[in-house]
Order: sequence, then structure tokens, then C-alpha cells
Amino acid sequence: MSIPTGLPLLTLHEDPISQNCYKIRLTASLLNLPLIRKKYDIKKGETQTPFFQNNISLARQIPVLQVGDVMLPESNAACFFLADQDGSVLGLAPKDRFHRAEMLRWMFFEQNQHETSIAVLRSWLHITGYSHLSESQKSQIEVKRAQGIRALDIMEAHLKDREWFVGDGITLADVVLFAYTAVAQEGGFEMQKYPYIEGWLGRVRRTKGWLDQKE
Ligand SMILES: N[C@@H](CCC(=O)N[C@@H](CS)C(=O)NCC(=O)O)C(=O)O
Repeated sequence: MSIPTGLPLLTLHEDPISQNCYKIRLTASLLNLPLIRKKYDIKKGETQTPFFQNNISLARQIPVLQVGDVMLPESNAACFFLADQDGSVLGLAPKDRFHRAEMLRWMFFEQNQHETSIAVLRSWLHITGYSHLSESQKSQIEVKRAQGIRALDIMEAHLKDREWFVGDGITLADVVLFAYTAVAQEGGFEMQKYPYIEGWLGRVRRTKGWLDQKE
């Protein structure tokens, strides 16, 4: 399957409650790219249908970025697709080879150490609600909390002597880490303990083209 040439229509299959979807909207906004939004309610199981599985994503999860008629699941892959183009004014995907690899390092960190703890606790405690959790979920809360604190500690230490995660400007590493860090308090994380992270969140919010997650 090939990607259409020119400027293909970009459609985001999403649930606005999801910060993984917000990452893609934020990337598009920072790059001033138009996105069509197709909304689903994951709480009502709208991504669990055979139609969704056969036509949108085998994983039956959002977000999925549709490029023309080609589907691209996985939030960080979608952000990379949007930013990895010549003429990106903000340089969200740096040209320097080592910086690109470092950016990927933090995007992988986000997916395997940050999202798996901070996003999951936010989803359980803020969206589902403690009283609706299964016994298995309840039993995992403290482990997830320790994993999330470890991820935040790593970010705080990294930001002590730099303004951005990679190089000297905003990249996708900042964009994807911003999404769930900005709402980490909804998962019970005490964000006042992380002054360097708070300063960095402010820098991301002040970047031209920044978009609030509610927009
Ligand atoms: N690694 C995936 C995670 C996608 C994901 O967990 N999506 C959630 C919403 S944030 C979802 O669709 N949940 C509903 C379900 O799994 O049924 C990404 O970054 O896109």
C-alpha cells in the first residue's frame, strides 16, 4: 500500500478523552496541519465493532491516523508521520541523526515506562473510578504508582540542566511526554514535587501553536 502524494487528507479516529489522541492533535496544531476528527466513545465500546476491527485497526484501539485511505495506528507513529517532513518550521523531528535517535529514545520511554503507569492510573482512577475497578486492577495500583514515580523521577533529573528533552528546542519527545504528564495529577501523582517538570510543562504550553487538550 502506498501513501498518496501531495497533501493527503488527514483524519484522526479518536476519543477526545484520550491523551494518546491529544498528542496527535497537538503535533498537527504545532505544525499547522489540518486534521479531520472522527470521534468514538471507547466507554460505549464503539471501537470494539467488527467494522472498526476490519477497516480501522486490528487492535480495536484509538488513536488511528488515516492518511488518505491508509490507516496508521499507534500515537507516536502518527506523530512521527506528521512531523517527519522537510520544511517543518518548528523542527519537531530534528535533522541531526543523533538527536533523532534521542527523540525516539524518549518516545519509546513514553510508551513503555510512562504511558503504561501514569496513563493507566489516570484512566483507572479518573475515568473508570476506583469503585468500578476489578480486584486485579486494584491490586496493581501500588506497583503502577511506583513505576510512574520512577518515570517522573527520571524526567525530573533529565530536565534539571536542560529546557527540552532533546537538543535546544521542542521535539516530538516533548510533545508525546507532555500529553500524560500534564494530567498526571488525575492519576494521583503529586506534581508539585517536580519543579523542573512543571517548568518544562509551562514551556510547552507557551510554544506557538500549542493546543489545550480540551480543544
Ligand atoms: N500504544 C497505543 C495505545 C492505544 C490505547 O491504549 N488506546 C486506548 C485509549 S488511550 C484505547 O483505545 N482503549 C480502549 C480499548 O482498549 O478498548 C498508542 O499509543 O496509540
